[in-house]
Amino acid sequence: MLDDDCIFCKIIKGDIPSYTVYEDDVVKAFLDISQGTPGHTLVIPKTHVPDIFAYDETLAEQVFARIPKIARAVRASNPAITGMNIVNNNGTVAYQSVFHSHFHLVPRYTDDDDFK
Ligand code: DGP
Repeated sequence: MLDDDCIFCKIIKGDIPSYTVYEDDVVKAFLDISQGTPGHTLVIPKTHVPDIFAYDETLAEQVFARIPKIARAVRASNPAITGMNIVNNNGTVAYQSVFHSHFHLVPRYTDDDDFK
């Protein structure tokens, strides 16, 4: 189920353009508009789930199982990627700004402090 007022649901529907990294029936992965480092990717469920507290077990298993595969694909896209931060913010107090659950895959590069 999608939410007409949610920016990430609009991305899933294609109403807002995005650069897709990976997509299947459960998740969409696309480049973050604000690239923390090159290749910064968001992984979202293709159903409207506001945050980590709202997942049922089935969806959690489906989404979480895909994250390592997408992380490997992002890493494989650039031999200069030597590590990755995976971040999931939940609640305003935790710096969540879009209330459709998402996982940040932030590639790390040797000596990449210049990106910060
Ligand atoms: P967070 O603060 O954890 O809720 O991260 C939300 C991220 O979503 C933030 O890094 C910027 C990204 N974002 C917001 N709007 C858009 C958009 O329209 N397109 C894309 N690609 N990313 C967006």
